[in-house]
Amino acid sequence: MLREINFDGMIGPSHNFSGLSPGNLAATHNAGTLSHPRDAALQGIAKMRAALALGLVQGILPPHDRPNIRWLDQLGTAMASAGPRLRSDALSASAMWAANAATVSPAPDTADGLCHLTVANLQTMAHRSHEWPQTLAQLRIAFADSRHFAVHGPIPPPFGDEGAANHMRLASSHDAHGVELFVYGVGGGPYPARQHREASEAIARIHRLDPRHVLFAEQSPAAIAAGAFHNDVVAVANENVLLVHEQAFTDMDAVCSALQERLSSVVIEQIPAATVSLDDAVATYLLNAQLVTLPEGGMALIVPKEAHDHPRVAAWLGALLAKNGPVRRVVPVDVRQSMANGGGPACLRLRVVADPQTIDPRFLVDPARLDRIEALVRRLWPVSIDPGAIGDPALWRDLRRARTALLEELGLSELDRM
Ligand code: SUG
Repeated sequence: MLREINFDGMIGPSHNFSGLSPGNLAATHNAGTLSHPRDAALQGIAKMRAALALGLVQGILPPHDRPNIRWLDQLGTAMASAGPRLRSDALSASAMWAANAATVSPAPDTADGLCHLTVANLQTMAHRSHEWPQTLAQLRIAFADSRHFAVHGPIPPPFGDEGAANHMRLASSHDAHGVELFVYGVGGGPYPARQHREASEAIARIHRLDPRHVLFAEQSPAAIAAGAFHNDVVAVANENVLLVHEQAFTDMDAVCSALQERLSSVVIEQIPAATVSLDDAVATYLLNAQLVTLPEGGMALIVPKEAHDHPRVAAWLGALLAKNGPVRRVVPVDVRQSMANGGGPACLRLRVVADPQTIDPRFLVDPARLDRIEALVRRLWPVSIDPGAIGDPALWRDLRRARTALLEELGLSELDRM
């Protein structure tokens, strides 16, 4: 049976605040401060437990090998000799934000009936541009069953692709034919536009989507300028429901009517700027929420604690529940460490609609497995990392030891050599 599976990027031991992403206001603001990788990973695990408690299927994508010495080698350097910026780039734990791992088109949408996944090239930011080879290695193992999946390599440069963070799928139910909405940015503002229309168009072709059920929408320059460097900071969709800030797209009316034409059951909740400003939406990551279908019917919105604790945002959430519409529950989660780098609950997960039986079980978790992962994190993840200590070879050794132990625990030691 087709289900939605959320694959969370596990927060790696090298989690730190280096301020590597211009346009990501939280990350820039926290640059140079002390990070807490152990707490960060425990927060991520607690979020996965919350999803399991809701009756959802939960997957995991392990952290990457850091520092990435193969990447530095391609650049003709090594950790000991690289400058501070390249060192931080090589050490980043940014693969935790699995919404940027790939774009996924489930089987009901594609001409060949396969679920297609294209790994994101993430070429706009140096520290993220070297994620894709290890992500691709993981996807090729997790989704190796070619009777059900087609896994594609990255879109070639110069076309920037940041994966599912700029892609939404609307359908009457997960297993029905859906409309896929690709959101791209146009350069010229204060911050880079990370998703290029050309990349989105290429993915729609590669995934063999029916052009009549594909939409391309421009992200509003105001949203990018306000810190919505990915569309998933200002919009979230699940099945027939779209929650979206009214300033998310350049032409909101056109997007709404195109969706209504293609999916008559669509429910669009626009958040007026007068109720929640773009700045408040970005600061609280209200819409960087996971909107999920509950097994008992209805939907839950898994929001960051920051949104739940903000008076105006909480009032909007209360009004949403009071409508007795599809969203029945609001579930706050504490992912503060990831949030401080600009990654909320939705950033931390990649959604795949598929039959869980067709996926390599080493990438799926249950509470007992999370217990074992948690014990390992408590033992091996650093308590804190000062960005000033990133040049310490003892830290590099500890990071690799921690990841190797995790891969062993997951039965995925083959990834240690990739
Ligand atoms: O790409 N932060 C990530 C956050 C990604 C959030 N993902 C989604 N919205 N889907 C980024 O900007 C900060 C790392 C640092 O500065 O150390 C960082 O890469």
